Amino acid sequence: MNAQHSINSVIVGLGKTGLSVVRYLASQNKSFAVVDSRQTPPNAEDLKRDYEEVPFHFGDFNSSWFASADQLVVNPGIAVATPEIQQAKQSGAEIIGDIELFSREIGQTKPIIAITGSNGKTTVTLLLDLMAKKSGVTVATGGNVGTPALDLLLESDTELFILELSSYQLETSPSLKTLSAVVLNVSEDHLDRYDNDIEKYAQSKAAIYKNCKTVIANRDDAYSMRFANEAKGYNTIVSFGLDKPDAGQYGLITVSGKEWLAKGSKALLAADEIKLPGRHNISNALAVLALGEVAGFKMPAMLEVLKEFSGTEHRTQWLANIKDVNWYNDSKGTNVGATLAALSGLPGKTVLIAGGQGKGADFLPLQQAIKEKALAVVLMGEDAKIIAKIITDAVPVVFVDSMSEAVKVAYELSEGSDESGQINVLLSPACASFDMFDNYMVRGEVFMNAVSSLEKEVASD
Ligand code: UMA
Ligand code: ADP
Repeated sequence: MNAQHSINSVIVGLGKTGLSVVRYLASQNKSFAVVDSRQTPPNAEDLKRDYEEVPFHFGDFNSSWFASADQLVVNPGIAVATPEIQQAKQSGAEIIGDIELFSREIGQTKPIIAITGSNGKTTVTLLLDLMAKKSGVTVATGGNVGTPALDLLLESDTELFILELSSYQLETSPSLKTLSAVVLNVSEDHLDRYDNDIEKYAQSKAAIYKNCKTVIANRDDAYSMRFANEAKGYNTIVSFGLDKPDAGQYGLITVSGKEWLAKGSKALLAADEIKLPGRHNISNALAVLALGEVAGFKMPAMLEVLKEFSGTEHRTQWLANIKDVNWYNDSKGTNVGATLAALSGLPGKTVLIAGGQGKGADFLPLQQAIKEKALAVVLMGEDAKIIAKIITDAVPVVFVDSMSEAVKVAYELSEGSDESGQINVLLSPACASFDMFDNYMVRGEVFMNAVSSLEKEVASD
């Protein structure tokens, strides 16, 4: 089919996002085509069945369609720096993403809260969603967390949108206007998409503050604070952090020897009442309270959610207590920042299971925490040896070939410990999973199954 003169938009990538863009542009009666460099992209059958008339090209990027398009709507999984996309840009095509279409559609007709950061996005997004519901707000939540933003438009009675946004999505959404937004933190991740330059990666996140009324920033994160201060056009900055807050800011105070979450000097909730484990989740909780307050949620409802929400799978998820050892699944710990937070945030000493594909990351930031908190480290996967290099001699390292072996070895190492205080076994790989598993979820499930078998074995002994 010759689509040269009839196509306004080319949708690049037919993943979840691409399909949502297809639905949206079709509902707007726009002419568009779909291109995916994969031979058989995920939603090819849906497209052929439901949108028979839409031209598509699979197997590579179709340069002639790109050259004649007014607009490329690029999926977040595809780098804008891809030569074919850059060429289309030079030929005059506008390069945008799904969040840009969403932002243009919503404008400022309905409030949007946007969340980004290297770690904690999903946890914060889900907490905020629960708090909205408990406060009686009709909310639509999506973005990087799962439901593509454009699919959220299908519900007409939405009062508030909550969007989890990745750096990829923020690169291509200049019209995003938010009631409130947060950069939770920035640590090394996805550097393959950013010329191995953390500053470039961080800058893509800074875009979230561009058209934001109340900027929420993390006092414990230099990037977050810098970007907040550099942002223009906001009304207020509200900060959060694990130190004592100034008036109007969120932080921690001590009341009768106990740590409390607080706004200014007003104590809100004892830190040990938050169900999610780890110091990083106290930070997440403070961020959520700041965002929720801007959205007008009810404080008692928000605090109730913090007391109830036990988290989502694979994120410092408590699994079991086997012979006085706590087992945690943090398979979503796919970068150094997440593993650092999990290891340093858990009380007591920990046998750490890590390794996989390191994505070229520098593991050195883990060195001190391993020295202070790890009883031993069990390593597996492609980059196990690279991680081992940063571990000092004082901490035993064991290499294993499978998750079941990792669990067995970690059990033996934790059982033999004569430490007093809490003992944990933590799977937090600091790496992607693709060398041994389909994804981090499968890795986490394999771990959970192995822990569950161990629990039964120990119980029957
Ligand atoms: N791909 C190609 N050629 C193409 C299109 C895609 O090779 O023409 C490959 C790329 O390797 C790409 C992968 O397919 O990375 C997935 O791309 P996709 O277009 O199929 O992705 P979607 O299904 O649309 O999912 C995307 C987000 N994926 C990425 O950003 C990589 C999902 O985030 C998001 O939930 C979804 O949109 C809805 O908004 C996932 C993710 O891993 C969970 N995000 C990263 C993260 O959280 O660290 C940023
Ligand atoms: P994201 O959506 O940004 O990937 P998640 O909430 O899914 O964030 O958590 C991903 C990983 O990051 C998990 O291992 C989790 O324990 C860890 N994590 C969550 N919040 C933080 C935080 N504030 N700082 C560092 N690590 C965190």
